[in-house]
Amino acid sequence: MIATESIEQMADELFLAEKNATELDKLVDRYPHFDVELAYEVQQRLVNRKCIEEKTRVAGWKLGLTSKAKQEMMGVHEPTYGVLLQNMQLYSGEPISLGPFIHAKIEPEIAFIMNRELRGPGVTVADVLAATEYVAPALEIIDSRYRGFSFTLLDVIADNSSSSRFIIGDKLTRLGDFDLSLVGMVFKQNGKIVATSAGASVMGHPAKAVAWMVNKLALTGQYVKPGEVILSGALTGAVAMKENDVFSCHFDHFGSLDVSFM
Ligand code: OOG
Repeated sequence: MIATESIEQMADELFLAEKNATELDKLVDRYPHFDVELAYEVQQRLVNRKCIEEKTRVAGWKLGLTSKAKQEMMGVHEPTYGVLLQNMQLYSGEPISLGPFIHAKIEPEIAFIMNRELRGPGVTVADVLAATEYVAPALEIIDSRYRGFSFTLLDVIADNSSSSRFIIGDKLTRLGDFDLSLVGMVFKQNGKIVATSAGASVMGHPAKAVAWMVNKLALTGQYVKPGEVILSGALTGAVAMKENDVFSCHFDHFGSLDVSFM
């Protein structure tokens, strides 16, 4: 059994590591009897503390480790979810300072903007698509609080799935006569292609990842609310940024998005 004080302590360690931009040793090595349920409890405590101290609110959700590319890169073979807060959202056009990050990386994703409540269990891909107002290109900046960006499944869940910042493209597209799994994507760094992918890299279909998450949220009585955004998971491996880098993702059907760093 892990005592409530340990859950609080783990959340506090993660909160301070982010605030002070310092690396943390993995929790699994230090807290025995840690499991997935407890890891999500730590995540929830961490998110609650961030909401209070940073005076922010929930903006939506993110999936992590939904693609083979990401699972192989990180050595974690199950998807996870995390919470997006309003103060994590940044906008294209303004260079982003690398100052606050520990060792951040960037990755391209498909964002869903929801128009109605989605509550599991039993949510299907069709339910997710019916509740989707728009899809849009997105770039997610992830920044693990663990030393060397190295973690286990439990560590990364507790760390809010490495959430740090996110940027959503201005062009919002209604789902129509195209298959999200076949939407192609080109990811570039300073104009050079670093990876190409398609929607299907995310669990076969990005809406499948969203359905997976909604059904997991139901285990703790949580659900997706109208207007929330969901990042469905990276389509490629993540890339570390350096000063003056420009990253862009170009999607078939729903446009492109770029961000620069300073
Ligand atoms: C975990 C989060 C990964 C994704 O989309 O795969 C993620 C990590 O790799 O740090 O957000």
